[in-house]
Amino acid sequence: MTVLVVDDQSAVRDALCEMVEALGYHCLAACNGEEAWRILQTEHVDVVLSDWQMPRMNGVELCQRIRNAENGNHYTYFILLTGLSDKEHFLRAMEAGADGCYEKCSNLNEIRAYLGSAERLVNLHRRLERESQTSLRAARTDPLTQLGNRLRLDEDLATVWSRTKRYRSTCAMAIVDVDEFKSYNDQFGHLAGDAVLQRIAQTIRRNVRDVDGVYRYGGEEFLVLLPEQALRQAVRAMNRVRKTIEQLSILNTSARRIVSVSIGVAELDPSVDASIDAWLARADAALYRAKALGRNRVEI
Ligand code: GH3
Ligand code: MG
Ligand code: MG
Ligand code: MG
Repeated sequence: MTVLVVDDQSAVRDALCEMVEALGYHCLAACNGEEAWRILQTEHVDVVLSDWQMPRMNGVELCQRIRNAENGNHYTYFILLTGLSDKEHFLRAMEAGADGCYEKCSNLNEIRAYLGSAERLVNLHRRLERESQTSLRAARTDPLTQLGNRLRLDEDLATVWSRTKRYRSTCAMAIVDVDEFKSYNDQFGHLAGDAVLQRIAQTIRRNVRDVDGVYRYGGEEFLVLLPEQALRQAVRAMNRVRKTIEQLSILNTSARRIVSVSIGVAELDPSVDASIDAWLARADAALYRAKALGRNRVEI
């Protein structure tokens, strides 16, 4: 836990810093609110231990400033240590967003108690933050293949769409559909089918660039976003994917064939595509052509 000590009197500041460090916390120091605010812009601070009366920016102003700038991602626990310890000042401090307002002291046990209470909240906040990150990720991940799911795809499509238009760059999309997969399931069962989908997902992921997004689009359909790729490059990449899947040589005896995929590719063209759905529809139409032309092929 990092504690920022703010006081205009260097003797007080040094004594506080010594105690904070003796208690095992990492300590930063500032001589007024303005300097503290500057430090907060670049350093990760969990707790501010601040004097009230200081030149340039006082402790209550600093506290208000921190609270106004908070965005929900990080909470700064704020303790005021002050000579102004009557009830009226205490209320003003709490209204400004302080978590504690105590009389100035140089007693290690008191500082231990104040920082201990701060630490409980900091730890709780960290745990909530970690858990919410984990569940945000889980909500966007397909459990079978560990690829991004529809929710993740919708978010990334919106990002790619606005970025591509703003920077007049390019982006290609590919929809990958497993050929005659119903008959594979019918013969070998759904669990065996799931294992094939996992292998295909892994093969796609390994044969495109790290910056490309791979998603489970539907049951046995995958979608690949290839930023900065023009149509021809994307077709080349997807042919590599198609061939590698063919080389897995997974037998689909009831269909008398090896498991393969058909792929439709479309490059985003802001002058043609009025919406994301229009772009998706062009990739889907290309996929339909790949199916109609005999499957196990890439079409545009
Ligand atoms: P086509 O070559 O025209 O794509 O033929 P197809 O049989 O693959 O296409 P169709 O859309 O008729 O059927 C898709 C099949 O994919 C239906 C279902 O058996 C299978 N499928 C869809 N989702 C899953 C899944 O999550 N697990 C498994 N094992 N099979 C799935
Ligand atoms: Mg002072
Ligand atoms: Mg399908
Ligand atoms: Mg299919």
